[in-house]
Amino acid sequence: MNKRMILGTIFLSMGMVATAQTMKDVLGKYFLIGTAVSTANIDSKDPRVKQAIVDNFNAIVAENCMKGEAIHPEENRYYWDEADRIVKFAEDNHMTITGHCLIWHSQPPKWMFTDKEGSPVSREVLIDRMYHHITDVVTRYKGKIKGWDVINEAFEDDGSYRKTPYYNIIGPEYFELAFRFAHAADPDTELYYNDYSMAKPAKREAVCKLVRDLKAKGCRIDAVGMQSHNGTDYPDLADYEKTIDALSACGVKVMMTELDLNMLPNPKRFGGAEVSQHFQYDKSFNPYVKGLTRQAQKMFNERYLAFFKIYKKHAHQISRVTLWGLSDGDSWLNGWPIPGRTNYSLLIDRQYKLKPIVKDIIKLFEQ
Ligand code: 9MR
Repeated sequence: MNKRMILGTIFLSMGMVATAQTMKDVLGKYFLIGTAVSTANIDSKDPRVKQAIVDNFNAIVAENCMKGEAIHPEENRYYWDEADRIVKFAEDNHMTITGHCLIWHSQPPKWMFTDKEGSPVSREVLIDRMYHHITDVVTRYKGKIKGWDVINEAFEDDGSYRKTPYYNIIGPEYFELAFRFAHAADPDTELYYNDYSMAKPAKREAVCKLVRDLKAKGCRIDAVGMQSHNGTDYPDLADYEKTIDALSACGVKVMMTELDLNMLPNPKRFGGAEVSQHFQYDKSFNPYVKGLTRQAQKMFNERYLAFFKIYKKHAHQISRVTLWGLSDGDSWLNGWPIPGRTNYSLLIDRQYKLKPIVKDIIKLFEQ
């Protein structure tokens, strides 16, 4: 029993009002409830920041500092400082921490794919580099990290392989190799595949096939992350549920790893989270600088509640729901795909206060 619960019980037995139950108290009985954090969050001098993390969540993931480019800047040099501090923050506050991410086409270690002359490395060299990267990073946090996003975003929305340097140089065997290297480095850590737009049927099929293939080869894979960078009109909720069922039927848990809701107009009507997409700023694309309209707020509430209804219905198939960023002010969606906008994508506002809809979400899980 944690301090809040003990206090709640004491107050109740004394006839006093118990402290309010938070998301981690209530949703935490169904699955882990997490948030992505940055080092700016954990270093913040503003006490509301740490409070918002530890009061509401029982799991964290590092938003950026474990990515290849950040943690492994040169072939023979790692930069552990920030990742170490985030892992320690989790330990000090008795939170679960997951690792994000070992192999990703975006922000890879800069030196990974070329030799000293700038020519592409051979298949053997890239396998060797991938082995060392995965082994060193996973070993560093052995026993501390619950599970790793081993490979991130390796399929296109049409289900074809993304033509990443890993794919182009090694071929599709890089999936199996990466999972085997991670498992060898820490046999007790869970291993995940993670991607966006997972409600799209072709992508769903491709990822299910990956899971089945890895399992058939005897590789460990515990769960698939449906990132869930959602919009007001995507994904289709029935398709989203179908993906939960389909993944679950392949024998893995499902995790919502990067949940948020983009409230701003989308110039090209695309969904997903391809970080390289960018558009020029125009005022018409930034309509809520002073706050959401009542209608937009209603949409925000309905949409979040609809997703959490799905999470409750499928709770037996879901092991974690993680929001991608702590507060609206922290969200990457203020800068993507158009820089300089004011978005309202998360459950905690810019003052680190919970939004009213959180009460309804908690109520839903208390029923
Ligand atoms: O939120 C992250 C942002 O701060 C980074 O600039 C960006 C590039 O590294 O990555 C963002 O997080 C991405 C995550 O790592 C993978 N899925 C898509 C997320 C949003 O782009």
